[in-house]
Amino acid sequence: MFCFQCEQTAGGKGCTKVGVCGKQPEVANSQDALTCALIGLARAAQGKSAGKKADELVRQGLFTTVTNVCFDSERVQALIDQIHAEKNKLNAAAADFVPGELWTGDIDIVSLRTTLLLGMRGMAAYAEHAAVLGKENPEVTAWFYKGLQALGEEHTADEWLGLLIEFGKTNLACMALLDEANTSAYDQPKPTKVSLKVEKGPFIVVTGHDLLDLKQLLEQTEGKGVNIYTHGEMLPAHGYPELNKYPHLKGNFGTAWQNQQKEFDNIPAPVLFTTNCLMVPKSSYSDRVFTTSVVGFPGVQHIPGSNHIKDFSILINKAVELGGWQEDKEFTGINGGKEVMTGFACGTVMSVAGTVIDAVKAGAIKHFFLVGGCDGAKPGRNYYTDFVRKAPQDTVILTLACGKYRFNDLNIGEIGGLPRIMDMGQCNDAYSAIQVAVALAEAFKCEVNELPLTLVLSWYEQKAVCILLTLLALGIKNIYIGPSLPAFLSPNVLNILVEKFNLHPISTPENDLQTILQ
Ligand code: FSO
Ligand code: SF4
Repeated sequence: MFCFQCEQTAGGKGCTKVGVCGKQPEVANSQDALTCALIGLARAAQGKSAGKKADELVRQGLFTTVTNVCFDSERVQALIDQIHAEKNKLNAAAADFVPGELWTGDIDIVSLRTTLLLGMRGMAAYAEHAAVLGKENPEVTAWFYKGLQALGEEHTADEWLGLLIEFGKTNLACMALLDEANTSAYDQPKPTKVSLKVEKGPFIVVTGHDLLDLKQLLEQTEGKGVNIYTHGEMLPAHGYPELNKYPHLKGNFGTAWQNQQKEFDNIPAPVLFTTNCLMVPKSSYSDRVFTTSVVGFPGVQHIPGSNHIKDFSILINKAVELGGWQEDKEFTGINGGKEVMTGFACGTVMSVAGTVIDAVKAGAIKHFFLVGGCDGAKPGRNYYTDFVRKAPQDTVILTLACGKYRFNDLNIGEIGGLPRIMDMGQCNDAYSAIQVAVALAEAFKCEVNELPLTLVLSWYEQKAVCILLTLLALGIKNIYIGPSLPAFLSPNVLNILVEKFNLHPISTPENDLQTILQ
């Protein structure tokens, strides 16, 4: 096996014996075969309309290979078989790519090709979340085929760079599509306080990013005395009026994905994984874990769907059987806070644009930071907590994705009636952050790069790759990235990014704050 797609890759170089994430060689190899089958499908679709089934397989096939999604080679093989069947309908003579050639060749070309592949894996997740809500964008769909075909071809470094920028722009369209899908289904998010207390009685914990799964579960548990708690990337669900309206959507349990083995160990409730990040479930709780959609783990119960309609009875029955706690249980965030806030999407922030602009002009707000991205287990990630703690009082912190659990329960005060920490949502809500930046630039009649705004990103898996490529495609410079640099960026490719975009590896919060604010 060879895999170097995520931040925790072995030795900062690549997993070759077994994944640090727990992915077995057999699964890694079948995921490579899946990727190569998708390239074959894209070749077969050249000059044709591939059809709805093929489009779905492209999204789901790429999404399946994202870190911490699928550990089950049988599920991967079932996808490969379906992809081959679709390919044969289009053009049986089209050949799959050769798995061994995915990761070999000139180091810079491998780096550029891999960056494109990983970005596409991330975008596939967003496209799939939009598709289950009935939203597809032909431009985005077509780009998956274009990108897959390109992965199977030879290109010069300049051509690959061009493809990466074009992809980044397409991913912006994909995030816009998902934003449209979410807000048309669940309304515009509103600032919402979320309790960290778990009430007595049966409950279910829902994690991952798929809001439609949560919605269906809320409907199916209505009036049944089973409460629902979000976890990880599901927290922003509380901000959406059409989800928040259910009184049994009670609060949030736990923190970011890397703490799940500790957090799920002793709870008298089942957990539903709608997407990543699934860790190898410990035997003490694996019978309480349920997966759905593209998530899978051998031996863990999977809830299938038909046209995205799901029957969660087995999960609800498990919650009733386990019964929950006898008494209410108080929990706190990582810094001891008893509640967190979410729901500060673009609409909310811009509805107070006047206040924000006045505060900037009067010097009450000196700088905006977007401290966002994934969390992970490495100690270096304390950088982000320290950064937020040390950011001066006249700065505002926008945040998104699961990295925020390191500081989202901190009370660091308000500026002009706005909390200094504003959670914009899941990683895909980077779209909202981009909209805020664009609107501020318009208000101040300047370029985004001239705003008093710095992006301080933490990365872990491939959705972060597609977001980074979008930011670069938009010409956003001076991004800080950590906790370590991607293993798949070769020294030359990294140099290009540093020179062209002033990409900075993080150093220490003190140093970086000083450089940014000087
Ligand atoms: Fe986190 Fe996992 Fe949103 Fe990622 S739960 S790490 S970027 O999947 O998706 O932030
Ligand atoms: Fe290793 Fe990350 Fe790949 Fe898992 S996903 S095998 S940890 S590089």
